[in-house]
Amino acid sequence: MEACPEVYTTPPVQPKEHKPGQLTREQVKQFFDEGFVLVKDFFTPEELQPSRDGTEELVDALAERLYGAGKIKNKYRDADLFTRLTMMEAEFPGTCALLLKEGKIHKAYCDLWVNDRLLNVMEQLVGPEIAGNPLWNLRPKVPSNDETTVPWHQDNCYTLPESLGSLIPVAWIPLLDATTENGCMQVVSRGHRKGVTADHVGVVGGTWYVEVLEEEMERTLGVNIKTDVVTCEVPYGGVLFINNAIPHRSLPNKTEQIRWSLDLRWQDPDKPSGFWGKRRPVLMRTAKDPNYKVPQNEWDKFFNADRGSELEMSTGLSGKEVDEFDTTVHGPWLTRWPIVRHNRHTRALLLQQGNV
Ligand SMILES: O=C(O)CCC(=O)C(=O)O
Repeated sequence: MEACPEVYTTPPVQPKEHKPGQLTREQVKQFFDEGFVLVKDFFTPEELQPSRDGTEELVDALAERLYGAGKIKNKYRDADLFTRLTMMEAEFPGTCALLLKEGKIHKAYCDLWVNDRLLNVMEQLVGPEIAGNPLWNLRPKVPSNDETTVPWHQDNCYTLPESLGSLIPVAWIPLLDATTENGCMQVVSRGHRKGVTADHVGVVGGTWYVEVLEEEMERTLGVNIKTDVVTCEVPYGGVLFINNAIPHRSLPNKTEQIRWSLDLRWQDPDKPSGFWGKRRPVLMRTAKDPNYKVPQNEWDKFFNADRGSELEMSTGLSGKEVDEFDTTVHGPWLTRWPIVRHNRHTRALLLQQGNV
């Protein structure tokens, strides 16, 4: 696809009405000029508590499943949200991958996704018609685990090439203070301005992630790694807004606590979502109906999602028996970029494709 700098650097017509949560004019300008904006006090702790509680429920359900299947001998019920999954991961390596792979959304995350103040910001970034982009993640970054450290990438590298033509803002929302020590995000300021996706290669360490090398970013995106990298520490209650063309990564977690975060995305419903699976963008706000609410059957598609099989269907691997405790993660992004280093995730993909 041709370069689309204007998609990422041109704000839509700004709403005339003043609404709660809206970014200031300078913040909107920063989002389009530099590719990111950090709002340190967007939510109150009470507003994020349901997402913490919901995450505890998801971890509890996974503990029950693993215990029931004899994969773990202890449910670690006394441990809190910031330590329990680490213990489960130690006993059954790949537990974090299972949680990510399940892709089961909690109602609390849906409520956050349609939070009025977040949608007011999205109106400033994508315009009055707003849909939720089907790609979202709950990320448990357990301490000292390289599977949860995400290398430099542009989000467009994980989607169909056509998503380059759509602005897909991301709200990255930590469920505790995200710091340099526990693995906050870094962005390469202005790396979005050319509106291109640089070449990525896979995979990094023990992950299923592809990366864009620093030399490639400097060559193709015109950035200077020495001066343009910004470390974004986000306090609990804060939100980091980025776009789908800006290079970013997360740092390793060197603390004892799990760094939980959610990444939620939105877009203009008439633009391509770039999502490889079957799910379509979900309309969340429309100027045609000020009282519009997402119908329950739309949410049900997310509640019933099984991301593992969705990904396999999109790589043409459907119909194979799926092991619900298979901790390998692979998907169509691994077929888009050259794989220069293999590990158990890529080998599992090759095996399924009959290439070994
Ligand atoms: O949360 C992280 O560690 C990485 C998040 C990320 O890369 C993303 O949201 O695209």
